[in-house]
Amino acid sequence: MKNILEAPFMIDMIRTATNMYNHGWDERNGGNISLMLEEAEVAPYLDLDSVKLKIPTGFTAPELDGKYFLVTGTGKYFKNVQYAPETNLGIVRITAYGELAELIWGFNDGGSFTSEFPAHMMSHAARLKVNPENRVVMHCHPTNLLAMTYVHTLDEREFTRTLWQMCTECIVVFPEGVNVLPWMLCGTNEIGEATAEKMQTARLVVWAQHGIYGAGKDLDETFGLIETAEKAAEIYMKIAHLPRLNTITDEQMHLLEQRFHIKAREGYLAE
Ligand code: 2HA
Ligand code: ZN
Repeated sequence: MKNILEAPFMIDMIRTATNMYNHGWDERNGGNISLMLEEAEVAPYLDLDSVKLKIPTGFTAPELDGKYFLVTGTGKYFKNVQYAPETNLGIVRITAYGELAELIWGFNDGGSFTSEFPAHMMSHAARLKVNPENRVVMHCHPTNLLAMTYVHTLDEREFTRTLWQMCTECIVVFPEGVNVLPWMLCGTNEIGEATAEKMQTARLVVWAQHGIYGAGKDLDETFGLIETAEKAAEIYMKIAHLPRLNTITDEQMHLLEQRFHIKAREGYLAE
């Protein structure tokens, strides 16, 4: 059996959690990540017949039956992941049409997966329908995006347009824009269902006065999406109270569409 702490997906996960903490996006136990793994990826490292614990999920997600997830633990600190991955992370297999999560590895202190497991699993199911290559769902509390939800309208088109206007590359990185949920109680199936619904049309979903969800094909891509949106929000928070003399115009954004072969969300730019 190979050492799971040397698995590429484990190294990638530890580096990403550490990097997110270092960006100030995951104070205390803030944030959570789930990375979908194929059985063939996990098999060289673990005895897949040895189930440590069976945990009811409290929801149904038949699309995820038999899938494996490397996921951060509830109450665990991103800051500590690199020092004790086997306590702060776990690998679960989803069975019984999504109703059961079988713990195969990790959460060594008797812990469990993130309180946001419903939002993660429902978002995976939603994104897989749009893009079968989706593997990652990531949640965190980036300072400027959060700040922006206090002072900017939560209208999705307006919120997206503001972010696009803040750096030239934004529209290229997330041409579908960002979707926005109003404040809702976190950790519930309701916010999970609402997030998954928003994930059908965008890989970024802002939770007003809380944080953001990102989805992507790997940890780097997902991190980069959030990083780009957060950079734009930072610029917005620096300039929002100042007279704006210049901006990126819709005409210029159409040039970016042509140059980078992307298409902005329908109806978000003037013709
Ligand atoms: O688990 O970020 O939304 C910490 C959170 C919950
Ligand atoms: Zn949160």
